Amino acid sequence: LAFSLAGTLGSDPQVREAFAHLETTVLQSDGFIPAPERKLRVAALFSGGPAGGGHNALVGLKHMLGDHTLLGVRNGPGGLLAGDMFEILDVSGIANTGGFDFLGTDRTKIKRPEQLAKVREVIVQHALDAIIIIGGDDSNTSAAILAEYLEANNVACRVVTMPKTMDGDVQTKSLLPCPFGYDTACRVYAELVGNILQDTPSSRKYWHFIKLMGRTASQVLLEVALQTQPHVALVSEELQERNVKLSAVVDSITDTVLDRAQRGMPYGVVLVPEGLLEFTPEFQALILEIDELFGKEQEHVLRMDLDTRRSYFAQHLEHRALYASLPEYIQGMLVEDRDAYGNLQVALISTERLLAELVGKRVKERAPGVKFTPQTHSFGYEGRCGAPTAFDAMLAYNLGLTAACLVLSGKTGYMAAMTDFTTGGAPLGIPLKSLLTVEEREGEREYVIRKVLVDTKSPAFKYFAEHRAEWAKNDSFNSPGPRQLWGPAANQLPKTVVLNQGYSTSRFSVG
Ligand code: FBP
Repeated sequence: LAFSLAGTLGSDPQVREAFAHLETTVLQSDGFIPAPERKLRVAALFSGGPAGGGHNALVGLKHMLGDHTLLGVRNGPGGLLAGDMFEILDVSGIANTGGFDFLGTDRTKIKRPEQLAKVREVIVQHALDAIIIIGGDDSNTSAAILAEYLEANNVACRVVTMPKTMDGDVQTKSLLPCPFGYDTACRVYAELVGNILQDTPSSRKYWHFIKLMGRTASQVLLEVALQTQPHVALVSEELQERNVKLSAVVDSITDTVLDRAQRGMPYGVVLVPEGLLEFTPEFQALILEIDELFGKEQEHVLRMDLDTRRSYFAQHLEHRALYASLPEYIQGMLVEDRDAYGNLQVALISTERLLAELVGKRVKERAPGVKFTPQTHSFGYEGRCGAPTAFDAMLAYNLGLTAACLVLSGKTGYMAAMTDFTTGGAPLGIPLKSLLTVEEREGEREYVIRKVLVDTKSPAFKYFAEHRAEWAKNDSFNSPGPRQLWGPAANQLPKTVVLNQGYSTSRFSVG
């Protein structure tokens, strides 16, 4: 056996019933490489957005699978449904490269009975013994549904996953401190934010509003803030917890702008998380209402052009006064098509522009003589497709090895995980069933793996909260520079991971 029992996790009673064929035991590697009696055929696919380290995950799989056949599914779950795959013979050219272009990816959600039946056909057609899904929260949910379906129908094909997302919101306390892709995105953004911070006391005239990708969670923003120490950093989860309205956020940024102007520093940097608007109470209610209307009237709404759609929502919403008060480009973005998972595409909303405009207005009202010149930036795709950091390269490769071992051990419904980053690394198998919970989406009950949002009681957040007043007042920022692949600064762990795991060193040591 390659894995032995490391403990058992609980599961929601409704989940327990619906996923009766999956296990809830946590597995730890016992150091042996399992040797099945015959050659297996294993298909791997990317799902969702790219993340630094994806290609290393495939390299890890290939190395551990050895003589077994590794197939690459083209273009994500959509490609799986189409049975579009090829044998991966050589991975020597893709190690440590960015992007997911070796296979491609998409956001097709496999959950409907006819899709599950289609996968079953593809499994038979390609004689698959296992499917490995490399994805985030939604993709892991789909994987759990597929694993349960196959087990319940006696289809001998295993489903194993690897946690990937630049958003950093797939984690399970000490069992999986972070997914791969998070470190790369954060370090790319930290370099860019650091450069802009460095510019501010030189040119002494701009306030930069920088939106950072990361979808709903502010995990990326918190890490970048810890690395760069900007003048203002907004954490959506904190604003929601304290029920802070957008107007109060604008007031508080304005206070900092005016205070710094008075002390001869008419410049600064504000970090804005991608999901901010979803967390402010007035927007939350508005977005919820738009989502509900979208769900109910989907067919009708999707046929409208954007202008018609805007006026349709402007007439039909209860929160129409708030909707009408927003600039037209924000109104349009709020009613854009949802993604395949039914999510509002927050990446499309220019929150940084909205905030810069609102703060500009408030500065004018409160101190007409104060000069306020905003610049806006949105950092997104450049963070998730860069070559992986040393940490992500290591993490993704080891997750590939672990996922392959789980498959070779005949396990299904498991997520490959890695922990103990500072003491050599410990490979684990986390049961997907224990991560599932029940949620309401578009008016329907669904099984989901919840995103892990920033915990305002966590050591990482507390550190940030204790230091931000000093960062706002003075120029105590850091400009960490480009990510390093070798040398003394290469084996750094994300700061959030170091603080939250209580590590006594900030360096990883994993073979
Ligand atoms: P996942 O890793 O969860 O798939 O998402 C990563 C992400 O980059 C988010 O931060 C962002 O909101 C979204 O993808 C953008 O999606 P798209 O690739 O469809 O533009």
